[in-house]
Amino acid sequence: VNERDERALKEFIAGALGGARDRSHGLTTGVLDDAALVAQVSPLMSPLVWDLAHIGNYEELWLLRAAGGAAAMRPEIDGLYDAFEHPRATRPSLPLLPPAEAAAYLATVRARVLDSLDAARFEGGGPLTDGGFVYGMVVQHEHMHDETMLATHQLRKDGPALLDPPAPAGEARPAPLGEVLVPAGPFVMGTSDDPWAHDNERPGHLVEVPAFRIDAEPVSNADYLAFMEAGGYDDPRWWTDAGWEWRTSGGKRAPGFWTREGGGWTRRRFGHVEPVPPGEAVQHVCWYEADAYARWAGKRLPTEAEWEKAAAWDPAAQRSRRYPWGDDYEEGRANLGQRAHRPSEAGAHPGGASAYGVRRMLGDVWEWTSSDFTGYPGFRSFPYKEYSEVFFGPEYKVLRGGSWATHPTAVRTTFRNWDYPIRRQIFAGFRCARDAA
Ligand code: AVJ
Ligand code: FE
Repeated sequence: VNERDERALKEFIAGALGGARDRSHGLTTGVLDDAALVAQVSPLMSPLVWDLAHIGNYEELWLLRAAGGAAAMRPEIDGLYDAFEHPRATRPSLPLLPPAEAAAYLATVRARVLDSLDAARFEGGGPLTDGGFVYGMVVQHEHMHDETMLATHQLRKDGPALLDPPAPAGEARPAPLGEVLVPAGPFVMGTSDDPWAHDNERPGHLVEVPAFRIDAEPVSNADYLAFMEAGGYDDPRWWTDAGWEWRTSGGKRAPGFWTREGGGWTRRRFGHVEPVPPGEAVQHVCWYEADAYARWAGKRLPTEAEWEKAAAWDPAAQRSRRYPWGDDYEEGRANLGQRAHRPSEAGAHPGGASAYGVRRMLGDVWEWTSSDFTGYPGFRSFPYKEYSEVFFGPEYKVLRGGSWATHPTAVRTTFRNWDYPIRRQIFAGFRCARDAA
């Protein structure tokens, strides 16, 4: 990095940190009173004030202490905000910093980070700081928790707390495209050189992928309703044993937040009750529902290698793109960054298509894949095992592509998310695939 590039990178980082912080306050201290911030709306989620202080503690830990060599500001609070010491369900009973104290702690940490940014060196200091990696990790971490806090908002039983931005801007909506054929051939999965890539995205490695077809767009509410109306929730043929157990023991008959009303379905979305919009990508479905739908449709979920090849690979250039449309983020090509509080509709964002012509791979909804979360060949945990390595194994399924709630700096074609197959509070949907032969 030459001096000019380094200065530009620091300006980008300062702006990205500021943007993440505005967003965090807009989900917490800016919109809710103290009682709402300390309340727990579901045992699945932390009180919002925990996420808030955890964001600051993570930033202190990695930017001031690990990268900057500073001593702990408040060693007595580290344990409270260690996600592994206290499961989410137990967090309300902890002696958490009250909202005003949490906000003051975040502000103090941030002021010190910005003071030290000027003197930071992004070359020759080791993998933590080279290329600004650890700053990228902290920016992405804050945005991940912002998305988690949006899931908490969605679970609140009270009326709307957030302003509801208009639906994603209307665009030309050509007829549904059906499926796209991705011919057989190797591609480079993951990355060895993306400066903000997490350990689980590394290293880049060649994967041979047989020919397959993949849905050109995510499954819509209308598509999913057809499965429901065909009796999909009543037919064990479509479900795995574990999926059927989930379906019957929980009495599930529709996506999360849907209610049968009169002759149709409504959904609750951030405190608004509204008819289910047929064209939007379906969300709040778990892996078992996605898997059952795919079997009913005569298809299957894509593997994560198929998903990534369809999203990233440019067969003419024989290389992967950071975004489906190219290497640079461009606003308007995907429904990312909480610009709307909902997925977009079928046909939207034609300019976001991948080299193969597959649409809406980034944004709208996280997409369940058939793959278990594991390390790539040559995986090395960095900078800490609890980011991803401790989750490797068959109990977590991989999700790809980010949702409308994911910030553009916190997702790319190589980004991997993971969760339990029963989870529905996340902004997740899916698309289907099948063998080409
Ligand atoms: C990558 C979304 C699974 O939010 O649980 C947050 C990210 N790691 N704090 C999560 C994470 C540490 C993680 N996910
Ligand atoms: Fe975290």
